Amino acid sequence: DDLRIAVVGAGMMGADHITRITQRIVGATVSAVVEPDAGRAAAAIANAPGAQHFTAIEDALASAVVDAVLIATPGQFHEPVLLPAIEAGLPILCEKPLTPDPESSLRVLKAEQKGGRKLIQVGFMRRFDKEYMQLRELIASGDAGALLALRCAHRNPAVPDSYTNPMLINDSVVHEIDIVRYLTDSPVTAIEVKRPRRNSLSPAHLDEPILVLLETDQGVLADVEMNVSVQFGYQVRTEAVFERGIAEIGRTGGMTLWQDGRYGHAEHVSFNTRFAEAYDAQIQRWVRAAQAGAIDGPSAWDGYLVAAACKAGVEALETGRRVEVEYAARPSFYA
Ligand code: ISE
Repeated sequence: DDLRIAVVGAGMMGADHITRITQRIVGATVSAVVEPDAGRAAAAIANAPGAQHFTAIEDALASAVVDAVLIATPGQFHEPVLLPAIEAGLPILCEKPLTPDPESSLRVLKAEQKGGRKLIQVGFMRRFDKEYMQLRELIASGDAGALLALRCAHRNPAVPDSYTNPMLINDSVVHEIDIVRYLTDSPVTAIEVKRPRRNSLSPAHLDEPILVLLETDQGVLADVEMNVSVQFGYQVRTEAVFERGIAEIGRTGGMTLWQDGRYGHAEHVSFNTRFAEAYDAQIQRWVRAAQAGAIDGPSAWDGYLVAAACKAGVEALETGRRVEVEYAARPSFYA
């Protein structure tokens, strides 16, 4: 039987997941849309035939039409959805970040452990991107020698007005914090932020681009250019510096076109297309695992580690200092 999913939040990401589940994912249907905004809800339901509309997660959970929950609201609204969904014992795919701070993430871990089974997978979709997977294999194999450094560029054409300075870390660099740990198999131990000259095209309330240095416990250093006003497109590239070689991922342009005295490739303009295949793979694997009572991707513990590092990252952003990350001890439940 199809896994009946309640999608919570029908904004850009929620709507994208609804289309994905309805049109591409095997073994799942959207049975409920939880969204307080009537207009958004109506648009979402139009794409998910048969789905029921709820304004509160509690009502969806009480409805008996929900087997699993996909949370796609902004991060600050995750905890009040996570806790009742955990209480109901349902599998959960929670968009990143798990929660915006380590304290709330620890509360979520506690609730999950109380239920005795891992229910939460966090939406760090880069782990499902083919090139990131290849790079991880190359690092693990040692074929190019030891990894020394990662040079990351994370560029958005523009961001909505609701995007604030701390979100440079909490909403955007959050991805590098997770993927650097995943690639290197060691947590981020300290963070420092520097600022190049400000882009005059950035919204007035933003101070960016920023350069972020992530230290890991094996000495691998990752630098991240975080840039959310690049205008031209959406680009996520990584160069890996090894003892005996360099690897680069993230040139996703496809066909080369020669025309009008120039040649080039198309560039993505949004993460929805840039990571479309990764999102598909992430949701498909989550659905299969949920049907077997498991998760198949980053856990709530991974989400907590990132939240702890983001706290240090925001402090580094605000003070200009190098800030070490503090982590709680890992419960054996997450071993
Ligand atoms: C957004 O929330 C994402 O998760 C995107 O992957 C990232 O590129 C963007 O900067 C974030 O705002």
